[in-house]
Amino acid sequence: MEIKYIYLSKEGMNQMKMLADFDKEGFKKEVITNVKTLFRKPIEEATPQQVFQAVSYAVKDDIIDRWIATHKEYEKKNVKTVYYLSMEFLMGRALGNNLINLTYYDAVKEALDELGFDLNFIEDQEPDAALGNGGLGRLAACFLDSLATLGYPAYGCGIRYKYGMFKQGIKDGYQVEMPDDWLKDGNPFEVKRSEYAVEVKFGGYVRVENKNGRNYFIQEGYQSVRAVPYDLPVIGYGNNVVNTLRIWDAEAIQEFCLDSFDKGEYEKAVEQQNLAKTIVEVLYPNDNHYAGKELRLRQQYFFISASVQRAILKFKELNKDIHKLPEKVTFQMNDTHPTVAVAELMRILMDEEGLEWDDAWDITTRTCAYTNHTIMAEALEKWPIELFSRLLPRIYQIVEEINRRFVLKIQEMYPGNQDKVKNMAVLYDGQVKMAHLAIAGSYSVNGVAALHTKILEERELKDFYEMRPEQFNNKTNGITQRRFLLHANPLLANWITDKIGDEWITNLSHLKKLKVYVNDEKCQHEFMNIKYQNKIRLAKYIKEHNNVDVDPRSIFDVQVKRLHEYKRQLLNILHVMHLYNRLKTEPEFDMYPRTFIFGAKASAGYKRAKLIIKLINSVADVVNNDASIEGKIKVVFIENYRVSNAEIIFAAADVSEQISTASREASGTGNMKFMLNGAPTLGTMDGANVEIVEEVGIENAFIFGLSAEEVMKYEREGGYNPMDIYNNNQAVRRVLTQLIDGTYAKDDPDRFRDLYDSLTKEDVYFILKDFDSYAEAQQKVNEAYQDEKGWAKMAMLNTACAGKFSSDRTIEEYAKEIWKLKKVKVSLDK
Ligand code: B1N
Repeated sequence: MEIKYIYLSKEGMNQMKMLADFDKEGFKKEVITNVKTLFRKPIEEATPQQVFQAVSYAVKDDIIDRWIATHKEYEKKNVKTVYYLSMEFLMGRALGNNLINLTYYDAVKEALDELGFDLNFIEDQEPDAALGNGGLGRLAACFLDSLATLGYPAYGCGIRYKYGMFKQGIKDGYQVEMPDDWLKDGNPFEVKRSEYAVEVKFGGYVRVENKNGRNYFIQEGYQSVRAVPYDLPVIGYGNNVVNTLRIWDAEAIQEFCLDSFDKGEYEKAVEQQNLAKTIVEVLYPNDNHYAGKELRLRQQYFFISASVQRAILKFKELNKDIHKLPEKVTFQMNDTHPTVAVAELMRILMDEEGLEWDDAWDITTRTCAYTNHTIMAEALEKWPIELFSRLLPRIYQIVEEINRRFVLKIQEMYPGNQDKVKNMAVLYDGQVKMAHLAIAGSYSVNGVAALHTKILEERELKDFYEMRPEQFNNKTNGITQRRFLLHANPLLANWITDKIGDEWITNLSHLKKLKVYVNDEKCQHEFMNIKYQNKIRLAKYIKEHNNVDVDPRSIFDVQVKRLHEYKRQLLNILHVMHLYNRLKTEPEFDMYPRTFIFGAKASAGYKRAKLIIKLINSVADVVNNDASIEGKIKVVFIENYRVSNAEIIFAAADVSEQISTASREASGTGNMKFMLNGAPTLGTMDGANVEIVEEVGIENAFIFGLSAEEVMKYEREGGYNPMDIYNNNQAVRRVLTQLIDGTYAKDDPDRFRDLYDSLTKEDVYFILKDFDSYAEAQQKVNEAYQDEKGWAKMAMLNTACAGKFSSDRTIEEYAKEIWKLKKVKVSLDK
């Protein structure tokens, strides 16, 4: 296929036009041939899934040349490369996004039309690649998109989980989990690279051998697996760059030897087979929570050892002197999950490259960098030494030595100050503290929003900050506008391009040019009409999936994100109960019709989170079926919230609920996706909300609640007494009572007692404390929405001011300030 296209705007249509001939006929033929060779049937008989496969293989053909050209260019220039090490990559679907970034979307849509297929429908056949839980994994995916679009040399390194994030069903109002067998039909975009397989060793013991006065450390009696990489293309927008997401599968080293009569050998083979199979079996479904499972540590070392080994081998292909490693490679650690990289790199440099400690440490600490994503105490990774040293005996020795030297340094700086050692040591209390290892081994430590970084520096990591302030920096998160606007919201994307041209696709700051239109009534009308069309699309989805009728003229008030107490979905639903009470008992109370939309997965073992899901669905049952309130309130819980339906949801939202307890949400990224799609934030001054308000102006958001400072002050002073509020606030007391009087649990009035207890005893997330302030902000939303022009202006300003929140901006900052990368241009006609 010929491959030169540019994006042109024509009569308001964000149309792709071909410079040279798009070989539409060739593409169609290829799809037909693919169906035939893959499935042995004519296209008329193919299932939609089979057509999806055939189309994807045809698209892959167009990717491959660019992929090869990109890597040729990288090698020729011997460029510095970032390895983004992450346990999670929440990629979502690939086909639509690949077409968008190839700038082929409209051309392929047309070709498929002519074959009698609807591209949207074909896209829907693809399972989400859900190799992540929530924000952290989706951030990694957005970063890959931006890296490729900006032309930065990068690898994503992760695990090819056989089962990704579980599929959520709702049965009788409760969450049920089903396995996500995402690979069952095969993944058309991946390429298995057996030639790059490496061995990863677990367990055993370390034998020391002295040769010529030098100690050599040899791991013996270990079990091992073969790590086999699968590469997925990551396509830059319209620039021919194709980077790689490399995810590792595990295979047994020793093949079954069925003709062997040696029982010992046979059992060993079975053991290795099982070890390999279990390591990559499933993604741990915990968000912001550390479970401390041995298998999780195995997963971590497995993909880190494989990725670091491979990176060093690749480096050595082009470079002679291992001391130059920091000039050519950065390992960016996505939270502490990949932190064994510090010790694994030390191991390779010393045991395999023969360097001395000081030399190896100097290289390591100029190669590794660490991003912190949370201050939630329950998310801190602290491995018991017993487990860590048993599973990774050589790595543990190295960690011990890192710790010994680090403690010496602390004592040198703060003589006699035991508290400093206690607070900062890598090994303490029988545990390996992964955050401390990450900081000790990195040249950069960053938070993910201004407020979050400030809290790290002033509180969470204060001692480390004081010791080495220049190591700390902020990189406010971002999102890719290619997926979350261009692909997710084509109506708005086309409208924007019509108004200001299409540069926003690769430079989101251009959106500010929309500001001149915010008072223009015709534009307001167009903008709100697009929102309305998107609401109809979502209403249809809800009807199909929930069998609930929602009115697209009502306010779509949306909270979609992982279910966690600190995110306070409970505050939202308690407020819905309160509004319902008012409608039922205050004849003079009126409100603009509102549809409260929730979407959230709870970790399978998180009981209280699951109970909150049940509460939301129970409130929905009562409220949605009460004709007396004339449909003023509808409550919808969207099943199986994930990247693909998120795209539909963000585009349709009027109000963005970002209501975490201030100080708890490191950044949030959903908040940015709503803003980009023209939904004002109803939120606390937490995470990146602070910066959103800075950009859009506080008058274009609905801000409420305690500040982070206030929350932290209460916490220092031992919390607050929720009973004070219970005793003095009738509205609160009423909804709390309804949690235990059977209003929403006729068959079992005690069902929600745990929620009642959590709120009245401690209320560690300040839900009751913030209730009034939240209700007030909600009342303001109710009024503001009825001022049609005012609302349209506010919505448009949110889109217009979203420029800062592109992950392109974030990645430019990482590339310039931390990674020191250079951009590469790839052309195909060489
Ligand atoms: O990372 C996102 C932020 O926008 C969110 O505010 C933050 O909550 C999220 C352990 C996590 N922090 N920590 C995790 C995920 C899985 C796990 O096993 C912790 N996720 C976040 C991107 O910066």
